Amino acid sequence: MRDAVTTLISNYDITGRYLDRDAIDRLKSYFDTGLGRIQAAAAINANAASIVKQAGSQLFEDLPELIRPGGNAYTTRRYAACLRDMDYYLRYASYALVAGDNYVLDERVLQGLRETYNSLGVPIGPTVRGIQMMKEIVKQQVAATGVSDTSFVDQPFDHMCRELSEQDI
Ligand SMILES: CCC1=C(C)/C(=C/C2=NC(=C\c3[nH]c(/C=C4\NC(=O)[C@H](C)[C@H]4CC)c(C)c3CCC(=O)O)/C(CCC(=O)O)=C2C)NC1=O
Repeated sequence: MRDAVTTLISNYDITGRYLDRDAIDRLKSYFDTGLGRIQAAAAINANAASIVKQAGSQLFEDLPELIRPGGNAYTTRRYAACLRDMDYYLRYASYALVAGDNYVLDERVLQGLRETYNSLGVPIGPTVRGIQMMKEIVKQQVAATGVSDTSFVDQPFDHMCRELSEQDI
């Protein structure tokens, strides 16, 4: 596990440098968004089930073929697996938001995921769409708590989408 502060400090420690202007700016930006990050985690915690449900309904409404025979989320088992995956993405996004660092996503969520999805025929494009839908819902909810700039919320969701979409190695 890493967070914005430990990652920064270890980078400076490796080269024996004091925290320079650039480091201070990065720390400032992390702490300036600190309260918002905590509010985002609280909003996610309070609404996780409904965020997943809402994004899931929206996804299956936009792409009904997913839940028709032949679709990857067809059958109750696979439908439930799909919503469970969405729940994983949301929960780990909340950890990464608080940490201000995406490392937890690389380590716990994304490692080997694309290969698993490819071997099970889980379509990446629609998964990415589901993650983006959750991002938009979370941003609305964070904005509703009075946070004016919610752009920091994008980071973990966009990171997962980018990593998932990457072409085969
Ligand atoms: C915490 C980290 C973590 C992640 C991320 C994770 C994902 C994950 N999703 C899986 C399956 C799955 N994932 C989906 C998801 C979907 N199908 C669709 O059509 C939609 C686009 C999408 C939902 C948005 C489905 C349907 C399966 C079951 C596929 C199958 O068994 O045929 C599997 C295979 C094993 C299983 O079924 O449990 C893994 C490992 N597991 C983990 O431990």
